[in-house]
Amino acid sequence: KGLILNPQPHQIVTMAGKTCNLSQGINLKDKQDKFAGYLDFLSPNKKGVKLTIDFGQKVASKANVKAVSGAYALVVNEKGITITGFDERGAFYGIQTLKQLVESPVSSGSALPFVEISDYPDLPNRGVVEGFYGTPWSHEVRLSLIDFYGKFKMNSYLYGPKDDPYHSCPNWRLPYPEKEAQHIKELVNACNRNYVDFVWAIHPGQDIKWNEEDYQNLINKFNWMYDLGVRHFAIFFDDISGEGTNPLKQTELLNRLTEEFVKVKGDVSPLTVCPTDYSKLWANPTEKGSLAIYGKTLNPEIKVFWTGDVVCSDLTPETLDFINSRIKRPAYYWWNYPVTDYIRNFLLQGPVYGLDTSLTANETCGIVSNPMEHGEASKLALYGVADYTWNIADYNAIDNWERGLAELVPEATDAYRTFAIHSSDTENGYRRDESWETQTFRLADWTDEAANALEEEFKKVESAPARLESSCKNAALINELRPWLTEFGKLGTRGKQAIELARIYRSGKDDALFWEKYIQNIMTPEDRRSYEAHKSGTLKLQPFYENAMDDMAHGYLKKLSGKVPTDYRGIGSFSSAHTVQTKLMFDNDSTTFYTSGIAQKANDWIGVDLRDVRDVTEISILQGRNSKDDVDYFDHAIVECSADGRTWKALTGELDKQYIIHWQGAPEKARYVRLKRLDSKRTNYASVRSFDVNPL
Ligand code: LOG
Repeated sequence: KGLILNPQPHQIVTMAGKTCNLSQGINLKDKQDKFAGYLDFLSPNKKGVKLTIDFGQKVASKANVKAVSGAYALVVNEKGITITGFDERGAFYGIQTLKQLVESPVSSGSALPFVEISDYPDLPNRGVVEGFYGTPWSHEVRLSLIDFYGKFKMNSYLYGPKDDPYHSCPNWRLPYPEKEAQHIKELVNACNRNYVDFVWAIHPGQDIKWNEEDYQNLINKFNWMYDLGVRHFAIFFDDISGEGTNPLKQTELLNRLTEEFVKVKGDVSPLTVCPTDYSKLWANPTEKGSLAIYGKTLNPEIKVFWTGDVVCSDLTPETLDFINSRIKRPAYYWWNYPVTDYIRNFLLQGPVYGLDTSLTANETCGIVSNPMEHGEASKLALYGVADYTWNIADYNAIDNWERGLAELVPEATDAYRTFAIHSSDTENGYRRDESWETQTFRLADWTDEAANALEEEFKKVESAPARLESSCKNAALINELRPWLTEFGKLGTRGKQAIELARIYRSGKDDALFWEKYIQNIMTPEDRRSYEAHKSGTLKLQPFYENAMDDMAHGYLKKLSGKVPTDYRGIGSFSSAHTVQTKLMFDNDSTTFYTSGIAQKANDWIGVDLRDVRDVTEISILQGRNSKDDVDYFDHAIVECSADGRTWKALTGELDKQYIIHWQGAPEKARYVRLKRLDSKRTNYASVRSFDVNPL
């Protein structure tokens, strides 16, 4: 309908055909004299349309505005425009919605449709935690993001970049130097302007002493921050070891700060804490565990973070059940998406999904996203988080993503979309769908139709960087994307050329030309290094290229030599077993490894396609990532082989907790060899450092 609003309002009724003409400007009745500075998208005129803005419980209840902070009503009719907020923040949100309406295509400049909007946030806390490792955001990026939060009705910005030395060890005890202090003041002001709570977090756990001196150090630091304007505070005890992890000491500290700092100041809001056990992965679930201790001892007003079943995980009712029943309050969800500090060579541009759409504020008091160190490129994901946290039941990840792309790069949405759709997955972290509109294939399954369609897509990939560079007006975004765009364009070219090459190969007519072009399309070690540093297309595009090139080389060599070359290929039940990662099992380098990137389950397997039925006499497998003590391996497994890939024969008995597997025996006729998981409680990733069959 051309009516684009984000987050989507809870209730919106439009009156077809009727519009309010804004071309003469607006006559502002700002009842509490707060918002004149927020209306630069309209022109003031005493004779224009009347715009009334007011807020407060009394007017709100008359206008049927829900009694929660941020709720508002916006009415456009023959009498003009009326915005009624439950509170000041609500009125501000009403203005944001009005602005989006005015800028929406449906208003075509000045003809605002008659509308009645009744709206409120589902969750009281919505926003961002700058909580990643790596280069903290620049001041400019932070300011730009704070405006973005306000625009899309997010109300919380937790400041906690791991690599800010004054947030963490060693300098948490010291005041910020003058320049940094000035920046904090400016961030607080920008947040106030956008009705965002600036929550300053401290990360003292690695070297805190549970004594009076360090308590005073903390109070001093909080007081300095208070003097810079900070009114919301958090303490993070994540990723620490030693004395600081003691949950009783942690809750004791928070309770004491609540009494002696928060309550004494009077204008400071309740504290937020990230416990050391912030994920189910290592939290002790029992009555004696730290979470139960939090539940029993921590002041009930204090909000407690939780990242879910693992560090980066989906938000589900089950994980909230687990945490809430222990901490005795609705958890504050710290969503480790789109953070890339554990995979810095990726940029996550996919849809925001994995957040259950049946949840309410009874189960979670809010959600903050932990983004990438690339702040501008994180906006696409934050556009989704803003929508979800405001209106959970109506959230649709793909719709939101399409709107987000258009909002962020209106000048070259299509090119941005092409980059984004192929730049979504993590390869071996928090797995995300990618390239879902693209069908790739192995050369054996070639059809002209499939090849032509894929070729078209590779051409779009190839041209996306130039289209974005020439049209996108957000220079800061382009600067962040550029290293990835460069590699993305090259990926487009080599994918396109692989298809052109396959046509020559398939015709079988001109071997000399085929080989000449083949050589030109091989990635040099230098190409591989730069692709590795800024990856995209890892789920489908690059694997297509790799497989096509390997298959052609294999076929060509077979044609020349008359026998099947011994190039082994990885196979298996994990989606990552179809990617180029499996090559790391055959590269004679036991420090590199294939990893499933997702939890293992019953009947999972990893194996090798020998490309032909051969006499298998010896098999050596090194499991785990780096050492024999890694947890990601099949602790109960069996080695099997097969000639046809359907019927399998066991070569070993059950292998109990064996990282290193070796089998030797009388020749077995087999094309496929695999390591299969048997019954186990394990839900770790599965990783293999090397998988040798008939080693030399
Ligand atoms: C850190 C966080 C980091 C994230 C992703 C929390 C609570 N803490 O495993 O700073 O950005 O993982 O790597 C974390 O998530 N720990």
